[in-house]
Amino acid sequence: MASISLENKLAFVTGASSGIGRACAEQFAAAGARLLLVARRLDRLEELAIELNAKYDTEVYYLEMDVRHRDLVLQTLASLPEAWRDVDILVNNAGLSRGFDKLHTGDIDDWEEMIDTNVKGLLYVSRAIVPAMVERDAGHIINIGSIAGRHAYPGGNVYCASKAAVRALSQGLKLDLLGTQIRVSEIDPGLVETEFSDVRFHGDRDRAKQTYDGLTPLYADDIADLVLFCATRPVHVNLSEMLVVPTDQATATHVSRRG
Ligand code: NDP
Ligand code: 8X3
Repeated sequence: MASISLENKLAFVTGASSGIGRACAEQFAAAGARLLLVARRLDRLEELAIELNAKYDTEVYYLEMDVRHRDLVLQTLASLPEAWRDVDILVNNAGLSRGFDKLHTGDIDDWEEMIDTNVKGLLYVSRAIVPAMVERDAGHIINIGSIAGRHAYPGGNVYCASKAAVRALSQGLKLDLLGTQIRVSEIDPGLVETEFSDVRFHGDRDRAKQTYDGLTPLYADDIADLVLFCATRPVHVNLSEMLVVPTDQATATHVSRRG
């Protein structure tokens, strides 16, 4: 199957300051794409833009953006410079987990943050970007879901629910776009070693490291590989969903740890 070129395509990656989003940005840059990158940590985006420009001569437009802020997202994306408006590939990656408490003892602020980022943030960004895709009858939305959206696990409750919502939204968007040439894909990773667990455990590094103790996790580049694979299929091929786990993981709750 011949792959399509990403040369001069515009890829928009949310949450590009770390982990999977950063790895996607680098792989898109290596493939010749132009990049629109957002996250809250502007300093990181700036460093990444400089690095990618030096390495691949990539044109990067980056913005500080908290995807939870509806007006900011809609206004900022509506007023992008002309050259940065027609997004070819949107990677809805910005997301996080907070806490590992049972639901009945959970921190309601953690819940709000997860739902506002993982669900509402994805919706705001998609609402801002997809109309221009529909007008051009071209484009690809790639949502980063999670194994957590397919199987809930103890302590995962609201995070799992937020990723189940991403799954429903990917399916719903595909249905709504049926009849257009726009593709919708969802990639659902298992354990990927990024800053994800540091964030989940509010900066408790020891607890975060335990998540990956004794197993070989996935790495951010493994997921970026799949994002690029989806994006480079011929336009008549829509890779709708992919579940990807480390070899040491079978389900959200079954992992093999050595030692
Ligand atoms: P990281 O913590 O390394 O990266 C998360 C990214 O999301 C950061 O760039 C962060 O940027 C951004 N982000 C978080 N909140 C916001 C916000 N409100 N507005 C804008 N950007 C935001 O984790 P991962 O790379 O692992 O996570 C990326 C995605 O992958 C998430 O959706 C996560 O749920 C999903 N995932 C992760 C798995 C894993 O095991 N790591 C497995 C399955 C799915 P900043 O803080 O600068 O705003
Ligand atoms: C992240 C993977 O299993 O920690 O979505 O929820 S898991």
